[in-house]
Amino acid sequence: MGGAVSRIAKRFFPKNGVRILMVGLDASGKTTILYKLKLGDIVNTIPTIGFNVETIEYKNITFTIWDVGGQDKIRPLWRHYFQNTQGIIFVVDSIDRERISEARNELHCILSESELSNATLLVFANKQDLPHAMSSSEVADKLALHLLRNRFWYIQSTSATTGQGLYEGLDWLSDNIVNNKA
Ligand SMILES: Nc1nc2c(ncn2[C@@H]2O[C@H](COP(=O)(O)OP(=O)(O)O)[C@@H](O)[C@H]2O)c(=O)[nH]1
Ligand SMILES: [Mg+2]
Repeated sequence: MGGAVSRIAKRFFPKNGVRILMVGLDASGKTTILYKLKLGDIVNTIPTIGFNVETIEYKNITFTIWDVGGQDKIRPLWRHYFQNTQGIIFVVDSIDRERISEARNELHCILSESELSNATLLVFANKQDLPHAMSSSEVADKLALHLLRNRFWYIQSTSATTGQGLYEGLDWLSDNIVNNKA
């Protein structure tokens, strides 16, 4: 394991580094993905305001992860983590039909942040191992990805528990990240 992630790491000189933001509604599978990738220890930060951020430093890559949804008050705090972000991984629970529209709203809200205007978007249509999961094309449709303009994006079917699709997605990301600092 680790091939695609190492490849991303190799693309960037250590002094440049790459910051990848992984977000999605709670229970979409973000923490499970991080552990499955076995990149190292997850550092959990729970500042007094109750904003729970997970980070992993792997070689010269920083993964920063948090839950989105129903948190309008703390939203301004997120910006602190947006600077220099070159890749966004948006994780979706493909069996959660009830909250897919909430996921869509959160995604489009995040993408409207000016600091993220050049960030490449990878969507993980996660939990594909479960019966009745929405297909990646249905997830893409429900997230209205076709409405995005001036954005590199890709959707990958994944199962965080089996690991299916995770490296394929990261491979795409490593090929399509815009290295602004090169
Ligand atoms: N079957 C299945 N369960 C998953 C998958 N990804 C995550 N889960 C489960 O979904 C729950 C929430 O996962 P977690 O990683 O904590 O979500 P987070 O809130 O986004 O960090 C846990 O019980 C995971 O074991 C998946 O791909 N397939
Ligand atoms: Mg989590």
